[in-house]
Amino acid sequence: MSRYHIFSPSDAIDYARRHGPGLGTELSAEEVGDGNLNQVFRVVDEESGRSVIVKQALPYIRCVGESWPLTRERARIEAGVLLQHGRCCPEHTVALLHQDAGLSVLLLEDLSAWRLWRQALLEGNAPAGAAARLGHYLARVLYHGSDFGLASTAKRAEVARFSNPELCATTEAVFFDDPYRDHQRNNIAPGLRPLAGQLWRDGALKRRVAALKHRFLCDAQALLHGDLHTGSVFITEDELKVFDAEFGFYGPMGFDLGSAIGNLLLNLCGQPGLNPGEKGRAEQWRRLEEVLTLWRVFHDEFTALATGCADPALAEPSYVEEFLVQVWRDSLGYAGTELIRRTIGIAHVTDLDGIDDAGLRLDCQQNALRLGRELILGAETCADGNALRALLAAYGTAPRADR
Ligand code: SR1
Ligand code: MG
Repeated sequence: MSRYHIFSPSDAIDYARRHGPGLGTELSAEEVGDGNLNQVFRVVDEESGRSVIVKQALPYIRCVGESWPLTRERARIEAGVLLQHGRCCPEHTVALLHQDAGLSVLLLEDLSAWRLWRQALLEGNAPAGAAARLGHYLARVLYHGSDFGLASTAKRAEVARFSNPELCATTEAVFFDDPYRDHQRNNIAPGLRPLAGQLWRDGALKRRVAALKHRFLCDAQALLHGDLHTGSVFITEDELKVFDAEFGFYGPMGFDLGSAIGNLLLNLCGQPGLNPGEKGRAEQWRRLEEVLTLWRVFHDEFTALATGCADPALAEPSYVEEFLVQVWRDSLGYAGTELIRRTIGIAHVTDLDGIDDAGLRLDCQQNALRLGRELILGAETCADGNALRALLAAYGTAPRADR
């Protein structure tokens, strides 16, 4: 008989007491989850102040309800991805302390004293080093989880182990399908309907989105995090850790890079509404520099790692560079899909929806849609950081190049 039951706070306490390292008897639990899928408890030892996170997969998508059922398989996937990424890059991966497959529960290190990167970006005080740290994380986990870092037999086994059909199907629907048609899952502000309608009729755009979806469906390049937005990253002034890896699967590297870049650009698009005037323009410059830093660190560290590649063909330096050119293009395309789906799809972000003034909010949302479209259409010809800078400036979504 299944041991699975949906945890109450006292179940979370019992579980943490049995498996949490160094926890005493006086424990309290509060539900802290604000994500879309699971329930999350923070369990605190009132005496020592030690704390842990108890995360449980529910048999449905939490933000939708029981009408969108989901198996609890994602807890196994998340545990596997965290262990694998933790081996490649422990300094930037949240620590998994224990897991129970029957209960679909993970026990995780508690980073709630840290800040979400998204929150720091919204507050305008994100540490300058965060983008470089995420670039380092991506270089290590994507290299070591790919054919560059693994023997092909081992890599093929990993592709099978991390098949994640349900959550991939969720991403396929909410990233690549719904935002390009009038679907009931979409969340579209009335003022955005005309522009959304233009996207739905834009054949050239839909052809590029189809190509990005197709690559997502069949290009098993590396073990991805799968949902690497700025709310999946905890930071301090000089540290960064990635969490929430349940969407992990073998897919195109540009999807993770593009999700992160897309979220930095969503914040950039929101700045005129979040911080009208000079402060917002300065923040926009920071976002642009963060995008370029993230890519540069990823590119340079991946290239350095590839000098140790054991595959005699893939080790060819000119091929590594050719491959990374395609990853850059993919990243821009996926960043564009992230901008669009976070503006008119099911799951929005505070960087846009949190803008108080309705007129400014609509302007920023329209800019995010236009920039998303431009990135998707321009990805194949946007050769480098300078070209991206020019593209952003041309679209009025970024600071002018005259600074
Ligand atoms: C219906 S799931 C919507 C989104 O929540 C998760 O955080 C992922 O970003 C997913 O796309
Ligand atoms: Mg998530």
